[in-house]
Amino acid sequence: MSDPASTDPLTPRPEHRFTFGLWTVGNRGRDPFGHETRPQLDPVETVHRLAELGAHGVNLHDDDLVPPGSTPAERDRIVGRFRDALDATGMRVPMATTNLFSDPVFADGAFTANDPTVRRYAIHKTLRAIELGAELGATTYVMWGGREGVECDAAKDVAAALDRYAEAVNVCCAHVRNQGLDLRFALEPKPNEPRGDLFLPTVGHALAFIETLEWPDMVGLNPEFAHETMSGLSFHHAVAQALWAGKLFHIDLNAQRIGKYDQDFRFGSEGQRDAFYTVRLLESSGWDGMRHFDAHAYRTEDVDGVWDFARGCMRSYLILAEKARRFDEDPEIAEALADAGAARLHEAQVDWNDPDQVAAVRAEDFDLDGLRGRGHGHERLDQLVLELLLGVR
Ligand code: DIG
Ligand code: MN
Ligand code: MN
Repeated sequence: MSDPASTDPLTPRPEHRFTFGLWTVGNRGRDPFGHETRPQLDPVETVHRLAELGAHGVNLHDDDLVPPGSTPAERDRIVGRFRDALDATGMRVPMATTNLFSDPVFADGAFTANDPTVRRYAIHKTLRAIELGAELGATTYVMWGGREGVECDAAKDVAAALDRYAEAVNVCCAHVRNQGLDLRFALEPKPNEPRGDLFLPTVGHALAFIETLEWPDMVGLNPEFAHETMSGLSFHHAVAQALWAGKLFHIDLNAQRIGKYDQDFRFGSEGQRDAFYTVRLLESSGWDGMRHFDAHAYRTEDVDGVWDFARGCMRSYLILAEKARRFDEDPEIAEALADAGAARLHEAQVDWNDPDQVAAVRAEDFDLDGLRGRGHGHERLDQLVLELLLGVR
């Protein structure tokens, strides 16, 4: 049991806002080349175990909690039993989402399926799942388009697919507005897998897409560490731009090696530098969103290993948060930052609306040789960061 009264900076507590999806610790170890290695986890047990570990909440796809095909009475019994566990533990459900990727009906997409009937069913299923999420108190609704993509490009007109995608998101926004729900949407980009190529593959694509929507203020991003990293991109930069745009509505933390399939490893187990800069950004920016671990234990693990995995995700985050505090307090790092002129990037330029100041810039005589010859001290600064992460300072 995580001691809620503990002052140990590496002991997870609900105020750290760590969350896990039912599907993460409930992952049964199946992969494209092997059957399940772990038993099904009861969502109620998951709530209690995660609460014991110091988590803040649990997230879910509709199907994670209410098996497809459940009768209304079965649905109400399942939801009632789950709510009892939430009430008993104080755990919350900050985020909900729809499974629009497991059912073979979505083989050619959900919102972007060529078949209009499938597109209608995808919206039907999502509106019902939105109501389940709202009923459980979710205020963020994630949309990961796991099947919104293509293998055979001839079969899918991308512009038409994006029209349909926008149409579906707009319908969901309209439903939330009409129902007066306290909910906003977070699109989750991914470059590929399970489809050959996915639409909205990166944070950049999603940011541009959001601006075309009917109610762009209701729609933000849920960047995932593994998904940007799969494309060889900096996850920290993706999060920073989402934050800069006021669109960081949620985040999926895990770990990933560049250029590999979506590994969804324990947070901190790969990509430690990108993870450090991401944690430092989240903590120093005062972002108050959930620190959600969309990850799962290695297929080799039994159920005990699953809880080792969950503890490891939260502990890694807290260790990196501690390193971020040490970074900001380290006088040698401060000196190296000054040498690199880091603070000067924040200096406002001239008032470009003032013609006299623009004229002065136009007339300025630049010492280009002097500007060219300078050292920026990045080697020393980067080595100091590495030594901080390796625990030698
Ligand atoms: C995969 O990265 C996706 C699904 O697990 C889920 O729909 C979403 C929520 O975090 N992430
Ligand atoms: Mn993933
Ligand atoms: Mn995810």
